Amino acid sequence: MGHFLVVGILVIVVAVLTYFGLDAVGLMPVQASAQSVSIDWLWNWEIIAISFLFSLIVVPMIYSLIVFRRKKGETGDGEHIEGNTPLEIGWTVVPLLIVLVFAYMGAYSLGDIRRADPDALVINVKAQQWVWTFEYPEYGIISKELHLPLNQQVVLKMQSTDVIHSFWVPEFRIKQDVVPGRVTEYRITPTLIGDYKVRCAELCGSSHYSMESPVIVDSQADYDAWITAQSAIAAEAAKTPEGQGQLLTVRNGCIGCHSVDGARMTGPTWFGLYGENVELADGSTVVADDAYLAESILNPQAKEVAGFAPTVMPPFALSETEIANIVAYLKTLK
Ligand code: HEC
Ligand SMILES: [Cu+2]
Repeated sequence: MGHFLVVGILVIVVAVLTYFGLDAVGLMPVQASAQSVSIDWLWNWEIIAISFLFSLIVVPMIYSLIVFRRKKGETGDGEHIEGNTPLEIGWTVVPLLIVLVFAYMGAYSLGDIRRADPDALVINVKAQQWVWTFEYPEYGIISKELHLPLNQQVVLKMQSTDVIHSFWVPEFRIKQDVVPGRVTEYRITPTLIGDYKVRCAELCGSSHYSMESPVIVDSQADYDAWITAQSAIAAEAAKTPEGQGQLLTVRNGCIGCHSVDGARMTGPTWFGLYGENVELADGSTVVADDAYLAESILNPQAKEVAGFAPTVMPPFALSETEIANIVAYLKTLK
């Protein structure tokens, strides 16, 4: 009986130390959404269960290794034990109950984070290799940053144009796949003003690592100001071909692969491209005139730029006017 008492106390002490040790590591980033409260609650109970189970297995094992080790001169076999029915019933029923309780807690938490607010703000999200684009349909805004108002439920309606991506903001806790051919929903109520980041959490090709965009939770006033400013920019841009061209490069996700400031990304920069000599993969050079730019967009594989992956740029089905507008925009990037 003495052994049971000592092991019992040790199990509890080690379980408590393990729990507080794991807690002190700070495994989770800040809580920035209403949904994360319920998820962190469940997570905490799981850490408690894990700490206890770890201790329950490791402590008796190490205790036995030390206390019941073979003493000098001992040569006989150990005591033979032929089953123990109450023990077997116990270790079947108790874990079963624990698993059922966790299943109930999981279902409860899932119901909580899926609760839909009928007044939720709708934002359309497009995922493509390797960029996120956010559309605010009520205002006709297309953005490469996701701005969210504080304390209001948002529903992201997410679509992919190519492969499976996954929308993940660790501070919001929820992660949702974006699957080609269907619209997946992601509901979130931001509760903490701050700058976060959405990262693609599904390996989606060679530049998967760079598929991240700013996510900014604003106060209602800052959010309204941003919406007003963006609407004005969009309205202004719509007046000129270059402006429309720029919007098209955001809408079509071109800027996921092309910079406008000289930085090398998955594709060549557009800065200073117009009128330059471009070196092609086959060793020849071509002048970046209107015709070359139009061809590069409609049929990217016609002429491959030297030093860049030849097959990654998808062809874009754009109208003649749209191409002309994009080319007009590219000309302004000097
Ligand atoms: C998935 C990444 C990706 C996307 C998205 C993408 N491109 Fe490209 N683009 C490339 C790569 C890589 C090259 C260089 C290789 C080649 O010529 O195909 C390139 C080449 C070009 C060139 C020729 C550049 C030069 O320096 O000669 C133009 C112009 C261009 N892209 C425009 C666009 C436009 C406009 C869009 C959006 C409608 C777009 N690209 C979307 C990857 C991309
Ligand atoms: Cu992705």
